[in-house]
Amino acid sequence: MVIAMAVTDFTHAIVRRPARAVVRGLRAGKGPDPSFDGVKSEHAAYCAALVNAGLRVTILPPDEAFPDSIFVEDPALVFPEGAILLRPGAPARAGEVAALEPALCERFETVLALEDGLADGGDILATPERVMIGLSARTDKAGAEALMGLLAKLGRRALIVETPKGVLHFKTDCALLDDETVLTTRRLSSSGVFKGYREIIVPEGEEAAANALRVNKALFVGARFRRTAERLADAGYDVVPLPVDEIGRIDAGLSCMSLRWREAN
Ligand code: CIR
Repeated sequence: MVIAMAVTDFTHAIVRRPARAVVRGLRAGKGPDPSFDGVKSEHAAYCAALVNAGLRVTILPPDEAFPDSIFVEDPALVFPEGAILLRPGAPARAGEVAALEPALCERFETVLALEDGLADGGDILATPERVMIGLSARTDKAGAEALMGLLAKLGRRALIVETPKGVLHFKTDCALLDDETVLTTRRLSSSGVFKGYREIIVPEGEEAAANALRVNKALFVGARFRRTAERLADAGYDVVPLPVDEIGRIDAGLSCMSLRWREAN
């Protein structure tokens, strides 16, 4: 019997513990720094939730050279077929790629590297049919086109789409809930990018809740987004609320803190 796997089914994840430098993480606004202890405890809860969801989690040590290195989703992409090293759009984050490379080379036979332009993993949404690449202030056209070529080498089709202006990453505003359903914001939905999908729109005022994360049966949702959590629970999802107050101060959400993939055995 062949059991079809969903794109939200994972067996493994890589995370990186926060460095003390995380308090200087990049942010678009002028808000206060997060507290190191607060980020540490949010990260610990996140790792525990990944383990509870059935994943084997590799925890990399803190990297003080890079304040945002806890957000391992941005410097690379991982698929069952291989990994891709990216070229992050923020100059301060460029060195995170080389720091992550050894861990990926240990785990993947195929590791490709983006050679042109800029692209952040936060702009990439893998759906069953294709990989969406959102253009943003971090991902440019040259990076998106070069990435399309690398994805083709892994046997994946890609589509270049737009991220709403002023939004950090494409996935800041969306998450795949299952093979047919996305959680998204009104502003991203109105671009028509999710035509053909069932869409659940986050309530007004809870836009940051759209950076949720489905991992196997669990759906991680920021604990402070009560109305979104209720809507998702009513829709039948197994909601796992996780604290995101501190990482939210540096523009991050729940997809950013891990790289996730499914291994055949
Ligand atoms: C940054 O601005 O790069 C970090 N402070 C936040 C990165 C969040 N990552 C993500 O959405 N994939």
